[in-house]
Amino acid sequence: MLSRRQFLLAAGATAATTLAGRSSAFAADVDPLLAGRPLVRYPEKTDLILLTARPPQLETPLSYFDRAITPNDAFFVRYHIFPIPTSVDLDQWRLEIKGHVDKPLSLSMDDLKKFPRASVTAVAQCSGNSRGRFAPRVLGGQWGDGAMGNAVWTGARLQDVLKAAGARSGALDVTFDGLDKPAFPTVPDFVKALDVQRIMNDPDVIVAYEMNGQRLPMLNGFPARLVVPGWYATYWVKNLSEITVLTDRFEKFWMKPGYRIPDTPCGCVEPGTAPKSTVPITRMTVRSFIAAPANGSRVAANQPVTLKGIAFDGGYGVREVQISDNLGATWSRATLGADHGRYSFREWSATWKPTGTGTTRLMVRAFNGIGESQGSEPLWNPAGYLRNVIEQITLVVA
Ligand SMILES: Nc1nc2c(c(=O)[nH]1)N[C@H]1C(S)=C(S)[C@@H](COP(=O)(O)O)O[C@H]1N2
Ligand SMILES: [Mo]
Repeated sequence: MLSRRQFLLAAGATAATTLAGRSSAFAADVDPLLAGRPLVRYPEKTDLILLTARPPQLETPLSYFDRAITPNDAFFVRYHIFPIPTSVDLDQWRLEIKGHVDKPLSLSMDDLKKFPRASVTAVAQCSGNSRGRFAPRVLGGQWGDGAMGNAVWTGARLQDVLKAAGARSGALDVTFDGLDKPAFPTVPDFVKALDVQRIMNDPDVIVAYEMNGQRLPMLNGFPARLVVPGWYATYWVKNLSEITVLTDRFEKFWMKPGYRIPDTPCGCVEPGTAPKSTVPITRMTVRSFIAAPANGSRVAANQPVTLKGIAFDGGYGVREVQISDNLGATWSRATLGADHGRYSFREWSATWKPTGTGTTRLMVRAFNGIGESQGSEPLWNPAGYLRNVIEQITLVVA
């Protein structure tokens, strides 16, 4: 394991070289939002697009979203506070389960692995993914579209762990805390909460110690992280160390005022206005992307082009993906790839034959299991969450 200093050195050192050598690897030339953002390489990671270094916030280049599973080394990274843990000694690490329980537990990794193994393929997406595209502009990290990824997560079911600790009657919320601790007492520790009933009714909520069949990268939560399929990744607490069962509702900073959406059916308000009341963000909206060819690419007229991308939603599963090359006047159905379950990216492909030359806009939309889709106008809220709109790329037909 790297020391913190080595870790930071490794992180900083490649920024200049990769920027010079590989700037063509991302779409800065056609996506103004990414312009000027260097590619950086952190430990256990490949080149990712830098948003901030302290704390590390790194996004995945769109080219990785031509397939269902996002490789561990290309998976995005988001932390709220700095410093972050850069190594964990498994001999020392324990997962504490405490609070309103009959039998407080202090689990080693071996103990955790004794619970029945459970796997789920699920999308982790930051609530603020694509925030940089909000108009009017909103405060917060100006993410492009790369604060998302999909992996096979394996670990212990959270309900099994809570049963082993014997959550007592009267339990209401359960909180999750990781090893990252703020350097100043004025900065609130990153702690998230879930309703105990939600956990007990959902066997897919897991404490994951594997990601795509390997141990988690440090930056994605080694040695264990919470996985809450269908819900935004703000709940997916990384470098997990403490689970506390409470008899009341937990409403500290990252639950309130943080991570809340307007209490309206769309989670949106009139652009530029403030919501009357808010609720915690939970389930993800329907999204779809064209990853190949890359936005801005040149293609030959009258030659078939294979379009590829992914679509996902908050747990109903993707039923259909459609493409339009005439600004949405007509749509044609894409071919769906393998079904990895209702929480996963669904790969899709389509053959498209450009006619005529010049710039062509291609749009993509998806429908989930209950018929939800995206509209042509983006929904707006002041935190820049829940981006849900028909996405598009432009290709130059020559
Ligand atoms: N310990 C810890 N866990 C955390 C966070 C954090 O700041 N600290 N951020 C959350 C948020 S908002 C997101 S989007 C995801 C990002 O997960 P990733 O870095 O593995 O992509 O981690 C979540 N878990
Ligand atoms: Mo996030």
